[in-house]
Amino acid sequence: MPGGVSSPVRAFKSVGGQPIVFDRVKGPYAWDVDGNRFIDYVGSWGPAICGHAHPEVIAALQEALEKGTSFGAPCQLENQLAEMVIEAVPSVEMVRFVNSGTEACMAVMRLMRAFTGRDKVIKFEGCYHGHADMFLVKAGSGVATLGLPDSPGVPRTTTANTLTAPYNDLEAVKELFAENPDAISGVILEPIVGNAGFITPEPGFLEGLRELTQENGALLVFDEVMTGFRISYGGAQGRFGVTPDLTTMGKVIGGGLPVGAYGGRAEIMSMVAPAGPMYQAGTLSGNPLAMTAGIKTLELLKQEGTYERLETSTKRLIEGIISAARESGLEINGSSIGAMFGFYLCEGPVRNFEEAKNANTELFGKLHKAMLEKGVYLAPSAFEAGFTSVAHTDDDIDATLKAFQESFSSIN
Ligand code: KE4
Repeated sequence: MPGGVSSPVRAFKSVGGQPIVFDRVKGPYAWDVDGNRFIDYVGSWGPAICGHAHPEVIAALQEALEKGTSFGAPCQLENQLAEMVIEAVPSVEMVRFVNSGTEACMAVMRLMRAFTGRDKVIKFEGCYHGHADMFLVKAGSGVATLGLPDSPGVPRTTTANTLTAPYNDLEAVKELFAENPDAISGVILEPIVGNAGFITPEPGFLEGLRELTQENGALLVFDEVMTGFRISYGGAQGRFGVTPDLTTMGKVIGGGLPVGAYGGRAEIMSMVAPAGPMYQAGTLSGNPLAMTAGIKTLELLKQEGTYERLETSTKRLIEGIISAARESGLEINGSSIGAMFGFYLCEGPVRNFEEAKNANTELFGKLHKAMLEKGVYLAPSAFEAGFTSVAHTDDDIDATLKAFQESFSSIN
């Protein structure tokens, strides 16, 4: 397998050393093939928000398995999960399930263009919307981690319609609209950038994009593949009170099985075949197993007090990390929202991808290794957010902060 992995960011290329080979996961923990246990803050890159292999999810899957793994036909379960997503996410009146976040973003790009009849799209430097050709322009996540100058194999003609702006820079977006009158189908962004570390929208940024897109007859699209059901039960849009026209989702709504989704205003979604002419399809889309895992996961998240607990424990974690670093005389800045956190080993502030690049990635590599030796598994990249779960206990957070204190003093 190229690089020995099924996805580049797992290869530890930017932090050094060999990737850890997992044997099993449970709750907040992962065990490698040598039986070493780690407190896991990657959580399969987001899906494990209820903790890995939650007993109720496993039980629901075992029951569903008896009825078959894939129908290739409509099933009650996909309607049930669709209703839960529509009820939870402010922008979503209709939703289509696919099998990954990349598929959801590819489809939503096609829909933006189909609905507006315009070809250009604005994305932001450092944001990652999956690996489809048109998004591999100044992308985040593994592209940033590996320092790839975007990817070979992507025709210039494809990315010619992808315009980019610095995150949090409304003036730059205004200029792009002025330079491309009536040609921009929409703006797509991560409402919190988890694929460049952890960059939050400055006050007024999301609201400004909402106005700018409306003024220019363009669509606003939130890529909530990572933030969906993690920042709040209504995602980042529910938390920030800015409602886009379309939303992409993934990760949490699959509860650990392959699911992506895109949804939004019924007027727009009605263009999707077979209701309308915009084609998108998938053999395993809406399969009963993935739907079952998603339904059970959202049911667990909907329980009273879940997000308050996630917010409190994640805030305690990042505040402890920051004070531990500063006690060791290291530069650091970071924050958390909901069950997502991130930090940069530099003074800050970090408001966009350029500023994120000030982070000391070499020092992060040393930190990552030291934390592994102390049984804590952080994302193997300085340009990835961290994820907590309902399963991380106070003791796990205390143990993690102790490991950070010891690691910061050892790498300094
Ligand atoms: P997938 O195709 O990997 O399911 O989703 C792509 C995607 C789209 N949009 C956002 C905001 C995302 O965060 C992602 C995927 N996130 C990365 C983690 N930063 C997946 C990890 C990986 O590539 O292995």
